[in-house]
Amino acid sequence: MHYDALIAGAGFAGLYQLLCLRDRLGLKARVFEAGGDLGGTWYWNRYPGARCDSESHAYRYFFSRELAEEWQSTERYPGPAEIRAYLDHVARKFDLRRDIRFNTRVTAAQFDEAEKLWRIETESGETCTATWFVAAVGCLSSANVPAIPGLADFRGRWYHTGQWPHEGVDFAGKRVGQIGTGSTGIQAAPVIAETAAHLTVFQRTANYSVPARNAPLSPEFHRWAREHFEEIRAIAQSTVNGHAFRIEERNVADVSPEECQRIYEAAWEKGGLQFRATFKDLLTDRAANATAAEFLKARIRAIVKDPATADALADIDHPYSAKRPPIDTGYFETFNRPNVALVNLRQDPIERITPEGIRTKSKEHPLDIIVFATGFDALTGPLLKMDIRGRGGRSLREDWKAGPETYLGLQVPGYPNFFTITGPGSPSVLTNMPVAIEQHVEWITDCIAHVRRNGLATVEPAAEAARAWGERVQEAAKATLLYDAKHSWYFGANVEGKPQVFMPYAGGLNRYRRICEGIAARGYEGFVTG
Ligand code: N01
Repeated sequence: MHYDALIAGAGFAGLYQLLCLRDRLGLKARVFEAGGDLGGTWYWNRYPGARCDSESHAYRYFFSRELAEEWQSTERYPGPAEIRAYLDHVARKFDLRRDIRFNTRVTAAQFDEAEKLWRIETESGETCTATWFVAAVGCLSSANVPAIPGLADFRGRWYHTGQWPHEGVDFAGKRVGQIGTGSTGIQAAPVIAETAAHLTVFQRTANYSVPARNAPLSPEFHRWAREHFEEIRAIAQSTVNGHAFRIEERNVADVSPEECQRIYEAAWEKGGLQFRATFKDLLTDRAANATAAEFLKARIRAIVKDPATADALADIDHPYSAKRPPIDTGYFETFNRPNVALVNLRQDPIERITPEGIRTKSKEHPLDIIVFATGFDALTGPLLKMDIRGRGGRSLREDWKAGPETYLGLQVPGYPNFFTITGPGSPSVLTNMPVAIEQHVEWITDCIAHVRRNGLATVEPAAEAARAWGERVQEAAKATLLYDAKHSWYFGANVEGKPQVFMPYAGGLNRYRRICEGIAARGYEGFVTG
């Protein structure tokens, strides 16, 4: 079978790309999705407490006002089931399902230079060809289970949060060990603790967290969001991170220490990722950042009653927000429960998993269930799971051995007509994803339209353009405190053997959007067409 466009993935990115290529450009487009239904990350991430950290009125598509009018989220932050229901609504409204094949994982794609098309293979051995190949595989879809010795011998059950069983897991009466205290672990622990007999949280790196303060949304809020749709969209599309709140114009040094505390207290009460928006220099100035860090550490100490546990939780080694900042519902309070314990792996590292549980340097922790909240092989992982081969049979796995090289996170030199939605080198994971996704999908659609309109067959970046963009990505990161947290997954530090390169573009989604628009306006500068 030949398609004009083959899209891998049916999350936010794949759905909108299908709509744009099929309905706006009139292409014969098809989506292959590994999962059994729509949703991407929300199809797989069904762990206890899973909820989006972006607010409902911004975690959505903005391309259709009509769509926005039709959909109301029930809570401030949408949960996986509601997000899947939203995507189902989108798919029905635009009749997308008829062009999506589920349970179909793309495993390989090779560019045929003579025919100028992609030869694509699926897990079941099926093949097809496509002129355009778009990877909409997400940034955080390749689960990372660390290679701790002994896992195969564990007699209990174990789960990774990113591959959670759809039927759920019953923790009642069970001794549970949770490894990982990132955004996921911080959401999961309070919910697991509610029903487990005992929960042990194994913490390697202590983390900041701000209360999410989730709540039902009122009819007044829905009315406000409907009436302010254009304004919300304008903010989301013009801020550095794609959220529907502006970052304050002030620096920490512009206000008195007392005023600074009042601002943090108000942001803490309001809850959510907006805490980052209280001052514009929080991510660029160490002294400014330290004021937020100290405020948040003091909150941990005020909440957690056991002083040793509070010390371990507040012993945070990186600037606030230099790693992706979690938001939570009762995370630190969970450690006041009698059935919850914290193990500080910095002092008492894991030696191995045994048939009975987890053995750390000082003792054995008997467990019935281990929950790996250990994150993902981010950004490059989902792409490199596929064996992608470009001109002359060159392999993406080989080409990216020292780290990803892309132009704008959109294309790779030597891989014509292959696009990555929110790929490495784009703002992607530093943003509210649907807003970054819409920008990419629309840019890709325009680029493909440009190639077709001009009677051309292929488009790919010049190697020099990709090299220069790679340097800009590094410079942008170095201008922020994100570059201080070398152990973050933004660098790939969480996956053994992965090259340590800062992957997302940290210059801001707003600036990035202007760069992409400028490049297109100048006749797709840096791209080579054929
Ligand atoms: O993964 P993470 P995540 N031994 O990599 C620890 C998005 N997200 O799934 O920090 C012991 O952040 C690791 O320790 P360390 C969001 O972008 C969004 O939590 O590497 N511990 C860390 O504590 C987020 O950032 C939402 O030292 C090990 C944890 O496991 C991204 O997904 C919700 C270990 C992994 O944290 C990933 O978050 C949730 C080992 N061998 C997530 N290996 C919403 O918006 C790893 N760890 C809803």
